[in-house]
Amino acid sequence: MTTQPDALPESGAGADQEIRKPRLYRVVLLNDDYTTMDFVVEILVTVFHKPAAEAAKIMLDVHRRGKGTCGVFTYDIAATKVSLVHQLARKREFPLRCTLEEA
Ligand code: TYC
Repeated sequence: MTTQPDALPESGAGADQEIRKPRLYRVVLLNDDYTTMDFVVEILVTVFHKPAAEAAKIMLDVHRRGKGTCGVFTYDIAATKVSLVHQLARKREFPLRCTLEEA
């Protein structure tokens, strides 16, 4: 296995330049009584690029527990995915909701 070079040089050129890790956000899918299971799986496959079997597991987990994580992203990507889910759900007249949580 290869090792990554250190992101922060301790001395020499660039030693005074700080590289900060971006904050990460969970996209959390919420259960409801009306959205079909098939549509939720479709969302997990198309928007979150989950393989079908994993998508079905996440959907059932959300169905049973009330909420569940679809993925962890930087803010812009997470926010874009949340609005895409709401857009697709609205188009199909489902009340499906998802939210962001700082990871
Ligand atoms: N509870 C829904 C049903 O029984 C399925 C569902 C799963 C809906 C997950 C939303 O995020 C959700 N049809």
